[in-house]
Amino acid sequence: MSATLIDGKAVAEQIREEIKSRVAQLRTQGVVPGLGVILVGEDPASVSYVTAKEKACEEAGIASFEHRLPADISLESLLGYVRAFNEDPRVHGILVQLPLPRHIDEKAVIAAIAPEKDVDGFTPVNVGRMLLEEPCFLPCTPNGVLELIKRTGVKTDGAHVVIVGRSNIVGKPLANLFIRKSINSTVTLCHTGTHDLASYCKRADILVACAGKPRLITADMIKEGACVIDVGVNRVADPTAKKGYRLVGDVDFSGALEVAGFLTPVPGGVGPMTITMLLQNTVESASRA
Ligand code: L34
Repeated sequence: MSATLIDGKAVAEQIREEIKSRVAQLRTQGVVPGLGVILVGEDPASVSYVTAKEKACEEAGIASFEHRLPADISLESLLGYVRAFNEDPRVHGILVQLPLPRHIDEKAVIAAIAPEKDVDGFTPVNVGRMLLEEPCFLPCTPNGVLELIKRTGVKTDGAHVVIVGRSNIVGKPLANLFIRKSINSTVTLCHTGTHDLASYCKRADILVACAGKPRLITADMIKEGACVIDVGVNRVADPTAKKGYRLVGDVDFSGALEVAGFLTPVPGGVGPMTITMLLQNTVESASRA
């Protein structure tokens, strides 16, 4: 058996077309959706994600305003840039790309983002609203995972979902979204403290790998026919590759292909969906304003 690949790039493209026409509509009403972008330092992965986000904005007709700031910036001055975006009426959404340099208090920076512009869904106010199912911005990667599953037609009602990874960005919010009545899955949340990870994974109808560990999930850990969503984007050294590295997920792709029913590739799976959900939230914010 060979799994059906879930083409995240194609699904993302399709949604971006929908977003593009919403933006065109807003523009006729004199509203130009705008995203304020803050990138601190020059981490190559962050630079590439932020560049991809800005390019996607441009293609959709969303304006972007960016600050690329030095890695040794002080917390106070970084907060100044966030506050300026909070007050700028052209900016409907604010993205502070993570991770921030170690000397910066990440929590303080996130908390400074105005909740009504928090299109990443990271502020305490947004996370609380999400938990209580009040109107809010859903975090981009978890929302992208759900949208991908929905558009693929995989049944979530009554499904046993096993999530491997407990980050604030992915694992924690995703577990929470899957248990909503409208999705109705049963969730097991595994992490680095889980004993016998394989025995949990093996029982998953939907398995989401978001631990950031290359090839953590091997074929023997996957139930025959399961839907496997690989959120990991890991750069591993590869001297034969042009860039000196290649991207791998948290799932052993070729092994999983033999057992899973559905599988997302890396690249071209969840990554493009994350970017698309950011555009969606920004347009949503603009249409509220
Ligand atoms: N504030 N920080 C904030 N918001 C986010 O939503 C993120 N995240 C994560 C890291 N920090 C963040 C992202 O944007 C991860 N992430 C992200 C976004 C896009 C892609 C991967 C991670 C992506 O497009 N990946 C491509 C491959 C890109 C490449 O070639 O390097 C893919 O096809 O998977």
